[in-house]
Amino acid sequence: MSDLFPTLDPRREAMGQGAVLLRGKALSLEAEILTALKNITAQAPFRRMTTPGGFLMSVAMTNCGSAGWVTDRTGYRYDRIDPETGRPWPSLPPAFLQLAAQAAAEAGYEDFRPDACLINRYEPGARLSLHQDKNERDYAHPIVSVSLGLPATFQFGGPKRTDPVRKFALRHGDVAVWGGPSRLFFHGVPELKDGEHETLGRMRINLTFRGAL
Ligand code: MD6
Ligand code: FE
Repeated sequence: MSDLFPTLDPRREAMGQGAVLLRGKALSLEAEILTALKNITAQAPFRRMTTPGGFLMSVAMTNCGSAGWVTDRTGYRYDRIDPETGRPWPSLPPAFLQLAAQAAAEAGYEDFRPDACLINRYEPGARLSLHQDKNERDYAHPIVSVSLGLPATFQFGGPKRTDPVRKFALRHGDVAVWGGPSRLFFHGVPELKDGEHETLGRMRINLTFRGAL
């Protein structure tokens, strides 16, 4: 879709060059997404992973797709096998693929077919410090990021860790699409505030779709 009159569409917010926030975009697929999520986490449970520096992450993670993002003392990588179960990750459900492709197209990235989806679970107090997403092979693919449950603040910086950050509220159903010139910008999520979401309770779930392989 063209973006001639961005201020006239409150559902669409520019975050930066190549980065757009589609407010409420996931809501029409909410039921399918939550059902698929239960299925995935029954097969590949959430777990807190250890960074190469030896820190236990406060965000619990799992994955679906041909490959999953993992971290341990040896480093960050994509792995076709879930190290916890020894099995391949659950496949990407149709509702996930549909949402990711539609959101990417709406943001100007046609034909996005993700092969990996990292699923993050934040409980109150959990945070993700400023980082770049740079373990993917081809930065030409955008990232599609879906927020569910409790609201969070998203910090969106620049190409250097020390660049100033802008802050965006991410709420249940919001989808951020991010690529092109800002694909490698630093970003993070400060401590999740406590609260109770009507469908997800005391947590926030974030799905990030990537072309990883
Ligand atoms: C989160 N998201 O929203 C963490 N990365 O919980 C990310 O780290 C992220 O939302 C790249 C692109 C979009 C994202
Ligand atoms: Fe990220």
